[in-house]
Amino acid sequence: MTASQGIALVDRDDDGVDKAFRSDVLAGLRQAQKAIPARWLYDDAGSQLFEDITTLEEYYPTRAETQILEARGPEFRDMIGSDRAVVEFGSGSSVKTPLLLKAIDPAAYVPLDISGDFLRQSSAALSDKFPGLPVYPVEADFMKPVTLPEEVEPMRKLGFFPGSTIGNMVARTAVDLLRSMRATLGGTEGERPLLLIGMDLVKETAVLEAAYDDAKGVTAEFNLNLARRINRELEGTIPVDAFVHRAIWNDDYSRIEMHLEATRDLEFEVCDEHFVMTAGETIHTENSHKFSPRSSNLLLLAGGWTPMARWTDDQGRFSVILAEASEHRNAP
Ligand code: AVI
Repeated sequence: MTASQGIALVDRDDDGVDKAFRSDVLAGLRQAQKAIPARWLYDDAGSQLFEDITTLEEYYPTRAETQILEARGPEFRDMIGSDRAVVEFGSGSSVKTPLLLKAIDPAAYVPLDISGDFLRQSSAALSDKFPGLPVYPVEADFMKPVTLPEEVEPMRKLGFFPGSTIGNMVARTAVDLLRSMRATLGGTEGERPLLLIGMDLVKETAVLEAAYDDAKGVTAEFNLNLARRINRELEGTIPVDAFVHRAIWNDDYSRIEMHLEATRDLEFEVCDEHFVMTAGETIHTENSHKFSPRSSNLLLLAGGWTPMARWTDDQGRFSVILAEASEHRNAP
């Protein structure tokens, strides 16, 4: 394993405050519909709570996707081959990534993640599990095109983006990311990269809402942790006990929305700025879009990827799609 590139990706002010966090929170709280980008849910506590969510009875996506990766290994191997470098967008899950690597036995593995610590830990664990596999972790924001290590330059590439994380983006951002992935993975007209991507499917509202509002309250804690994080890191005075977690299906946009709802009229400060909310008003904290086969095809095509194959779990809850970078050509 090479040393990671060690770039300081978080821009902090003299007091150690993450500047992007502060500006996103302040701008989001000033809006009529308060909204904070979902990426800020994932500090250390939030990342641990998300890990806990993936084991919950109601949260089917992780189990369903794992089942697909377990069952379809031989097909992945036939369609993908074993000479590619797997470029994972994110540090990789300790369960899903080994399933793919075992199935296709790739030439190299390149995890891309903005969190250097997490990247180093998960890369080391993976190197132990696959001693012969060259692992090249890259600390980078994969929302933008990333320069890959020169060792993997000549190799054909497979992008891997499991978990339906694409569903946490609005369509415009998802398309930008798919295009960036294509730029990161390179290739030529004759040698186009592939992408293996997890996309969660539309299903009964009750199943979806339960998956995002579990009986044990872990998802509620995950959501409320954002308010606690604002209090901790941005000198906030949000009365966290006066908020409740809401998970609402928005049928027009085919997505679960997470909100923090004020249970009474209240006021608070963040970085010396004063905010007022009335009872019932919410802060929108996350979207999780759910797809149909057609809507997932359309999104992939808009991002420059042509779907080649699709697999679902035995209950039809979740899909894993293999796509090829689309040919640059004129079309009607
Ligand atoms: C990371 N992401 C795919 C999860 C999802 O299902 O949208 C985040 C999550 N939020 C609440 N529960 C899980």
